[in-house]
Amino acid sequence: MVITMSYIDSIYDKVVLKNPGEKEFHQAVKEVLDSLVPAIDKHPEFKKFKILERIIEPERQFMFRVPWVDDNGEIHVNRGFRVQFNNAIGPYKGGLRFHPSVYLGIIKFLGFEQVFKNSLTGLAMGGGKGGSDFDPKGKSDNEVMRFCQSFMQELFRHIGPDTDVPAGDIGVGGREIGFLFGQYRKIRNDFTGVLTGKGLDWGGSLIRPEATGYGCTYFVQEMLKARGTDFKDKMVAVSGSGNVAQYTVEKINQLGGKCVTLSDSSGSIYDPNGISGERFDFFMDLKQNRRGRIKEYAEKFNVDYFPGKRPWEVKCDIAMPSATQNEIDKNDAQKLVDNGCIAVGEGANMPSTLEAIDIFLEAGVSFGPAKAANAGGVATSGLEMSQNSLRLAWTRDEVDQRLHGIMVNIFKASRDAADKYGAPGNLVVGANVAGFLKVARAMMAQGVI
Ligand code: NDP
Ligand code: 2IT
Repeated sequence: MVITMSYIDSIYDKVVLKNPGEKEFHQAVKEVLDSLVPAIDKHPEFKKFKILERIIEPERQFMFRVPWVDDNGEIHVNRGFRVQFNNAIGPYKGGLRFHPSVYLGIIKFLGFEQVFKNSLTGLAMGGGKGGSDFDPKGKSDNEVMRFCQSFMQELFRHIGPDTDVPAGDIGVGGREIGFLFGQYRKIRNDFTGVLTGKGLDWGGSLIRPEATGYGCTYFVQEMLKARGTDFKDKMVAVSGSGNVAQYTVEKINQLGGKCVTLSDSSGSIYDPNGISGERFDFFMDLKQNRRGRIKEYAEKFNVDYFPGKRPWEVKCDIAMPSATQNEIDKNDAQKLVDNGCIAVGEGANMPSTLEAIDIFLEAGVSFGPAKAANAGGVATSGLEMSQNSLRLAWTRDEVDQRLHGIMVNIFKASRDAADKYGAPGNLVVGANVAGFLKVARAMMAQGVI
């Protein structure tokens, strides 16, 4: 164990040295490596074959210029990225993020996480991620379209239905996927399932829009079941108000829970009445159709709005962070624990800092780490790929049942791996080990490449 730890520490040190300034990537690697100590102890062959040294290095990464013209005729230049991290178990798969904070370190952290997440789904998908520092906020539909077309003008040469299949993430939803798909189809003269999250009339899957939020809620339901309880009458703090948050709230309502918070990058709202019924409908219309700010919800229903604040100070039984990375720091985690929070399901990618995770685990909070809890989105993307290959569309119920089954399996696989590798109840260790083992074995079987 001691030898393995110093070996793992030396790999981490090299990652920091070789990827300077990419702090989110360092953090994601650290979480995984620390979890893998017992697995490397048990499987010395992984060390011999330098699986860790290989798995932390992306197989390929692209950075490209994305020039576009705004509605006033002015030219802008953004930077585009696609990192193809690992395709040992299937084509590269992972979303595209359009947000001004995007740089290589963000895309690499997300791509690295995706490798293990996709493995956990049980489907044949490798890991990749991409995006741009383009900010879709405040842009017209035509500006977004011209940006997407320019982005795809370069990306098209690196992707394909058996090579690399992008999807949505922050700032990339149905509208953007439509523009990207249209441009790909035109350039290639191919109608294939090269992107997921497509519209229902042109190859999309039912339940894909709902999948990440529904899946995360199903995962938390399993964690609650293991504690002998359920969502009924539980108060839930949700952050974010985008795709993941929206369908998290919808599913919690269906399961009898009560969501009391939402947020966006400007602030958060607290509605002790619960965001359901007419209030939920207003929220969905505000965010999906009007692209407005969450402050308008507080104004409409006369509830508290906290400018610039995250929603972790309120009393809640369950927290489901669904906005962005590092949105729960150690102080937030301590507040949640002090307020009686018993479960955390990470809808966002890496929303909790490493210190926050330690606080949750030490306090006995049921903690569902992102790569397990939010895997329902990419899992349903995998189901969209299957339907595209079959040239068939499954019903809503069929996709939802498969999604539910996948989330239950991910919970069980993570719980069992945690037990087996000496960390019972620690789903961070469990998810990392279970996701890693499948990819590591595939890499071993396929030789040194
Ligand atoms: P959306 O763009 O639909 O929504 C993002 C939400 O988070 C918005 O409310 C946004 O507020 C808020 N947000 C984004 N960045 C920040 C920030 N830096 N600080 C505060 N708030 C912020 O994205 P998604 O809902 O799709 O993604 C949310 C999270 O879930 C991300 O971490 C993503 O990686 C993860 N995820 C998404 C999946 C998917 O299928 N879409 C699958 C798995 C994980 P504002 O509008 O003000 O920017
Ligand atoms: O982080 C993620 O898993 C996603 N943004 C979804 C990726 C996908 O390919 O559906």
